[in-house]
Amino acid sequence: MERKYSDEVKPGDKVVMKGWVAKTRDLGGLKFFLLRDRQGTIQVTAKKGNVPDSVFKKFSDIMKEYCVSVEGKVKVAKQTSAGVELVPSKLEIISKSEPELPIDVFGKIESGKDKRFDYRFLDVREPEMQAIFRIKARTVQAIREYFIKEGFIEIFTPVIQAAGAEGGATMFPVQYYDKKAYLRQSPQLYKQMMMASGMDKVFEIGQAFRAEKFHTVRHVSEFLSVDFEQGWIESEEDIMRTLEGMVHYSVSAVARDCKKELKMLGKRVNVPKLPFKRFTYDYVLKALKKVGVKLKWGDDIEDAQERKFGEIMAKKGIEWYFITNFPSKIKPFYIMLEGKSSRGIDLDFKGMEIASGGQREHRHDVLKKVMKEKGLDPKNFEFFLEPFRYGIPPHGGIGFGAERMVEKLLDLPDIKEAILFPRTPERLIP
Ligand code: AMO
Repeated sequence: MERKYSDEVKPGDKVVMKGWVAKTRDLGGLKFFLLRDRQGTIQVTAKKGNVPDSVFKKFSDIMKEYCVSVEGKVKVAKQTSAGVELVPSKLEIISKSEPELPIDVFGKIESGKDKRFDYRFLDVREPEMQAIFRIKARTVQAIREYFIKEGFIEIFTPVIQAAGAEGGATMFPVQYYDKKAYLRQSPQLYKQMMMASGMDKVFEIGQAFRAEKFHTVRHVSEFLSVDFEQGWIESEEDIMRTLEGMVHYSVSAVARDCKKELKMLGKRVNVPKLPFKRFTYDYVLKALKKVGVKLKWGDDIEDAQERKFGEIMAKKGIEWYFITNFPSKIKPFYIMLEGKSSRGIDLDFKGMEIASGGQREHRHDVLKKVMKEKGLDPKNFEFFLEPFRYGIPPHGGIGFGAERMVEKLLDLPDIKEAILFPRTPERLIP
């Protein structure tokens, strides 16, 4: 017999249903339990004389969080929230649970974050927690769909690398045979090298690693990075168009396809209007000054200042916006610099940086010069510099933090809530 989920059954169906026991109730001649599967719950009801004796007896053995398989007939049950119940003809205990759960998943006692992450497999039994990860899955899936639709080719570049592009302080070293290697901070160097390959437009979705010592609600040691790189561009404007299209497409997909999950979480997502507003770095500085936040020209915009600018934007009803023309001195060597200012851009959402990138420097001599000016030894990046000697078009791209997007989209209190098994300086297990 075919297995059915709780949201698929209708009165009259003969089905097998499998799941966890959410609640039990014993009224003597009438016994119930609530069966929970990934789609919801259904009441399983046994009345003495109406079900086989062996099944009725087995009801007394059933305890919370046991895994069970029930074969039976679906009947109308007006008194239940689903409007149907399952009357069993067969009942099998598949796997038992110890009576005391280490965290009170469905009860009233709220467990601390750390304890929940220690027992994530139990934590995710709660439908609201599953809703977050279904929304995350849909977000990433939609991003992939968007790039494919736009003619981007998916690439898979090495996670074990000899050099990092985002600064030595946040690199995780690994022993690579008799050499020292690092976990990638970003696919930066590889996606750029692909621009010399003729593949034109590429994207990659994969884990990136940062040895970030600080404890914030937006930093983790391992995150899901969405990267794209696009050749033959006129300016960073082309990159912003691709990126805002990607955001619009994925937020629309979540709003359309995750209604049940959003309702469960009590959230509404706003599909942003295109194009997104573009604000120069200078504009941001002036706006912050007006509310008493002073920044020197050339300073990076830190978390607190980003949030403050987000509040100014929120008052205007703006959630997503670009910040452009960042000072050259705070941008990495691969961004195209134009004197004091650069072609680097950030994308912010509700006061948090979600993506960063821009137009790249594709002129070999200039790139080498900038590297030296920024204190890097071009010798350590020879493999990266080679493609710039044999024909490479103007190009650009971004790195986009998928979990930061989910965090902000669902107003989660911490990025870690959007990661099944978060990695932080303290968390390596599970
Ligand atoms: P950047 O270092 O700004 O740029 O990272 C890009 C985006 O990745 C996310 N992110 C993080 N998310 C969670 N925890 C972290 N520790 C973390 N670090 C970064 C953020 C951020 O905006 N190579 C460039 C991108 C490019 O130019 O294409 C880069 O990695 O959302």
